[in-house]
Amino acid sequence: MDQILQELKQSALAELETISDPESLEALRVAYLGRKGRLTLLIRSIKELPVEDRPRMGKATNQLKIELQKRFDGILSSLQSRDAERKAKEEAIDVTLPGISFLRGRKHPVAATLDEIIEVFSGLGFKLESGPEIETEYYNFDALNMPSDHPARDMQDTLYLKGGSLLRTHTSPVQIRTMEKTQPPLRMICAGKAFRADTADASHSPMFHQLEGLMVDRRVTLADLKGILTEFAHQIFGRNTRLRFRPSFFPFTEPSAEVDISCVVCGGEGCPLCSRRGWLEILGAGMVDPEVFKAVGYDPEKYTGFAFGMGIERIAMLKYGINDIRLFYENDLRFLHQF
Ligand code: 2NM
Repeated sequence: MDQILQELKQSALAELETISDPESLEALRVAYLGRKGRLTLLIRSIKELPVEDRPRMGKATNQLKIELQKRFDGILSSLQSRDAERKAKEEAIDVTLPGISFLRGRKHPVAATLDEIIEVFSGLGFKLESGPEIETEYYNFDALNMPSDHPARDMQDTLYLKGGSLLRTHTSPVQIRTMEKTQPPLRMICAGKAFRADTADASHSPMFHQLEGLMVDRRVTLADLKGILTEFAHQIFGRNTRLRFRPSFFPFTEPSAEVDISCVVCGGEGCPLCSRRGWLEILGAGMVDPEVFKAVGYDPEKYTGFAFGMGIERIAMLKYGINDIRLFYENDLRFLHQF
């Protein structure tokens, strides 16, 4: 039995040498120390021995059992710590790597300008209204005193859709729609896209943004128009800005004017931006034509009103010193990041 014990010890130690993973280690432990393991069976067979041999063999088998137990435990923990080390290496994070930087969004310069202008007119009591971009000939032209033979109604100038509707060429139809559903006194602005059959160049785009305003009440005069537009220009371009009203013509206003501001670059001295004129055109305006009031059912004997309209891109170009309108629509981040 001494010999069997020696052999069992040698083979157990030899097999332990070959173990490289916790699963085969456990299988080996069961093979020697499990309920039907080789050493367990040997210990059980001690009772078959002569009485005088039993204590010595009991002690020897028990020592081997304790020793093997220790070795199994030792190898298990070294296998486990080796696994843990490998896992840590595999999952290691290099905290010195630079992070992924996200591009931060910002307002488009046209949107920023639009918001700023809306803010100014809100402060002056004008309520923001909106309407459809696809319009009828009636709202886009007829109600605005633009007869069928008006050149702006030509296929060359207006983008018509199938069935006779069209892309609005200005935001004025919104004023008509608002007057139809509201009685004076009225102070409103509207803002949004307008469309014209233009070929794009540095100052033209087939789609652009407009902001228009309208005030209707008893005894509204040209003085009210000048006061409102002067305050607007002062808030947007600075308190030193001067205004100039030049006679003009629009079918929907009478009298009509083009409104200039003193040049934002030279202050009126004359420079390349203003083509040495000292003035920059920023909007059109006038007193609403009685024909427009008749179209919406307002009594032109009772009410007067002023209206004005401006191109947002033009204002943004003057504000930021941009010389080509197409830059607004190219989505070039090198351009957009500058505002
Ligand atoms: C402009 C210039 C002058 C205008 C007129 C109206 C309406 F509907 F009240 F008649 N809305 N907008 C108007 C007047 C627009 O843009 C250059």
